[in-house]
Parts: sequence; C-alpha cells; structure tokens
Amino acid sequence: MTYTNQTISDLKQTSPAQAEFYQAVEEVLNSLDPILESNSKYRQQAIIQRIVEPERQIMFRVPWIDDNGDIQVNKGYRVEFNSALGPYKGGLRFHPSVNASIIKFLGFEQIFKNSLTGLSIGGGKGGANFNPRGRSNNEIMRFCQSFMSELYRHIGPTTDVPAGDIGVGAAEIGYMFGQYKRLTGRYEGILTGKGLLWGGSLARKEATGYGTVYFADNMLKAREDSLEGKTCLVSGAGNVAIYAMEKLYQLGATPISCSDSSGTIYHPNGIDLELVKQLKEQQQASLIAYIEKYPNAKYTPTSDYPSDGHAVWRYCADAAFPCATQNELTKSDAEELLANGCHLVCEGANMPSTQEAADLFVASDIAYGPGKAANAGGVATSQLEMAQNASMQKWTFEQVDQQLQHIMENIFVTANETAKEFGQAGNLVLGANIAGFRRVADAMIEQGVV
Ligand code: NDP
Ligand code: 2IT
Repeated sequence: MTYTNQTISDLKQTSPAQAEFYQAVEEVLNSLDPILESNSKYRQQAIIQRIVEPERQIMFRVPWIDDNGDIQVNKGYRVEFNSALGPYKGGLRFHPSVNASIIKFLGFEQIFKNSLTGLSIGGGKGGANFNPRGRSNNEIMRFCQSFMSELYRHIGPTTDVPAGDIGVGAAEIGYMFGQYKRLTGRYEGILTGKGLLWGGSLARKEATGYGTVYFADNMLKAREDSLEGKTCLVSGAGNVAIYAMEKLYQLGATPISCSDSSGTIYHPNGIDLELVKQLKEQQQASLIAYIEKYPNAKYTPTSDYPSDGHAVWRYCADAAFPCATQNELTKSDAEELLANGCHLVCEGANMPSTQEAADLFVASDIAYGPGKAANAGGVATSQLEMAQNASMQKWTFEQVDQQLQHIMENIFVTANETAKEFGQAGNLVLGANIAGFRRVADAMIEQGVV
C-alpha cells in the first residue's frame, strides 16, 4: 500500500465520514512523493502522520434566541491545525453545510497556503452550521455574540486570529469583535477583516479577489501573454468573486458570468459589477434580479442543471475563475471548459475543482493556479492587518496593495520554481504543495516532537 493510501485508510478509521478532508489530504500527499523520496527525514520524523492531525479541535454549542423568541442551537467549530509557522490563522465559515469534515479540509489547506505566503502564520479554520440567509440583523448579531461567548477563550493576537469566509463578512466580524471586547475588556487584533474605523486594513476586503487575478496575471506573463482582452467566466457573487471581477476589468479583461446558490448569470457584454455589488453587498438579494435590468442576459436556475455539472462552466471563454465553493467544478465541467478553448483556470475559492477536474487541468497544457496558491492574497493581507495592529500603524491602500502584488508574485515564483526543481515544470499543484509542505515540515522538525 502506498503511504497516501495508508494515510487515507488510517484517517477513515480514526476520523470517519470526512470526505472533503480526505480529498484535501489526498491531493496534497499525491504531490509529495518526490520530496519524501529525495529526503528521508520527513518519514523518519513522522511528519505526514503529524501534519494530518490537528493540534487541537474545538467543538461547541451555540445557543441563541430567534426573533420569535424560540431557542435555536447550532454547532460551532475551531480547528487549530498547525502552529509551526505562527499563530493559527484562517477564516470562519457560517453556512448550513458546515461540519467537521469541511472545517478540517479548509484548515488543512490553510496550513500550506499560509506557508506559501512566506509570512509567520500557522493554519486554522472555524465556523458554524448557521444559515444567515433570511435571518434578521438582530438574529445575526445574537448568533455572533453567542458564538464568540465560547470562542473568545481560545483566541488571541499571538495564539489564534480568525477572519471571514463564506457567510462571514464585515458585519459579522464587527459583532464578534464587540463581544470579544466586552468579555475580555481588551481592544486587540484578535480578528482580521475588521471595519476601517476600528483596526481594519485598507484593501483587505479586495485582497482575495485582487490577489487571485494578480496570480493569473503572473501565470500569463510567464507564458508571454496577458489578461488584456480576455473573456472570463467567474462563479460566485460574494466577496471573492466581486473583487476578482473588479480587478479583471481594471486589467482589461471582461467577466461574462457570475453565480450564486440559486443560479447563474451569463452576460456576454460584460457583467454589470455595480449592479452585482448593489444586489449582493447592499440588498443580500438573489442574482435573478439582474435580468430585470438586463433582459438579454441569460439566467439559468441551479435546479435546471444536472448534478454532475454547472451552468457557469458551459460557456466559451478564455479563462475561468471559480470563486464560490468546494467541488463546484466537476470532471464534466472541466472537459467542457477545455473543449471550449479555455486556457487558464485560477481558483479564488478553496478546492473548487474536484480531484478528477484538477487532474484534467494538470494533464492539459493550460495555466492552472490551485486555490492554496491563487487565493492566498486574502490571508496574506490579513497578516498585513495584524502587522498594522501590532505596530499601531495604518497603511494606505496603495501600500497594502503593493505588498499584496509582491506576495502574489512571490507565491507564483516559488510554486513555479519548485515544480521545475522536482522535474514537473508548469505543474503548480505539485509546486505549491511541495513548497508549502517543505517550509512547515522543516519548522516542525526544528521545533522537535511537539
Ligand atoms: P461569500 O459568502 O462572500 O460568497 C460566497 C458566494 O458563493 C456566494 O455568491 C454564494 O451564493 C456562493 N455559494 C456559497 N456556497 C455555495 C454553494 N454550496 N453552492 C453554490 N453557491 C454557493 O464568501 P467568499 O466570497 O468570502 O468565499 C468564496 C470562496 O472563497 C470560498 O471557497 C472561501 O473559502 C474562499 N476564500 C475566501 C477568502 C476570503 O478572504 N473571503 C480567502 C480565500 C478563499 P449565495 O449568495 O446564494 O449565498
Ligand atoms: O480561506 C482563506 O484563506 C480565508 N478565508 C481567509 C483567512 C484569513 O485569515 O484571512
């Protein structure tokens, strides 16, 4: 049995029913053969067995009272996965699908992503199976306060610093920050993605989407190409998708699709980004409202599509930017994209491509930027927010954006050079996984068996 199969088989015994977590582990381990073979210390030090096991997993009850006066109970999570490189860092997701498997897959990815940034941040992730959709502002506030009433004892500016993810934006971060401050009496940088009036960093909101597009730009530059004039399919219509579309327009490309959980908009003239911002950032409305203003744009409800495919990937375009959620791009979607001439896929979301879809992209000669490299701009800018908080400084938008561009270029160069070093030029999945792994694993070894 290969060590990958052995590890997955062991995890299935000790952590049953965690499909997304096994998928993320398998993808990383499949890349590590060359480095494990060329360097025996990683096996001697049992790095694989250690790295797949979180340092600590916190699961807790989140009771709260809804607007009808009824008691609701959700499950809360914080998985503190690896602190070899710094305090645990990673977002909080509020979505009804959240469970231990999803939080562990995200936390595991976060270890390697944070390592790739070159910054001093460990990996963690958390969240709750709370569905903010349809909840009043007061309900969301009460939920966030209850969530923080347990989480506060586990976090701190040098121990664990959560941020946003799906369903957690500036409003939720604000309510959680307020509750932490009330419980502890301390005004400190225990969350990132904070409001600009109270410790947030300029450009953090934009950072993940912008960073993903900077990564794509780097991939294309290395091929003596650019984003100028390219048509782009984007999925999602949340924080990452919106700011990916904004940067695409700034670099001369045209996003022609976006999507949400209920459907997909295809607008070959170019997505009206101001309208999407209005619908999603201000009104929390469905994208179906987009066609009231643009009757010529096409709207496909999610329910109209077969379960093995997604409408958003079925249009002709030069490039694709999955920015919604995990496993939103399947093998049949990947086949369709490749058949339609798409020559760049750059992942703003975490693990948006299924393993089979990712394998197809790697085997083709397109530019393929895996999420843990391409979407690292968000967490990297969170670290810039921590640096500003710790030094009591406030940097300009341009200062932060410059650093973000530099970090994304570095991540591309690191993944690209590492792929070459291990004889697989162009394979950024392998390059990102090995480079991310090597830095964490070496730090773990130097810190002893802890
Ligand atoms: P948001 O909550 O702002 O937006 C998520 C978007 O994806 C929404 O349009 C939502 O639709 C759609 N979506 C979410 N879940 C599903 C689902 N199960 N099926 C279909 N559509 C879905 O989240 P973000 O933009 O912050 O996150 C998007 C992705 O990017 C996630 O994978 C996240 O982990 C990743 N990411 C986020 C970072 C950040 O800084 N925020 C950093 C790095 C990665 P609807 O509007 O209908 O809910
Ligand atoms: O997946 C991610 O990298 C995030 N949701 C951002 C984490 C962070 O700490 O900014």
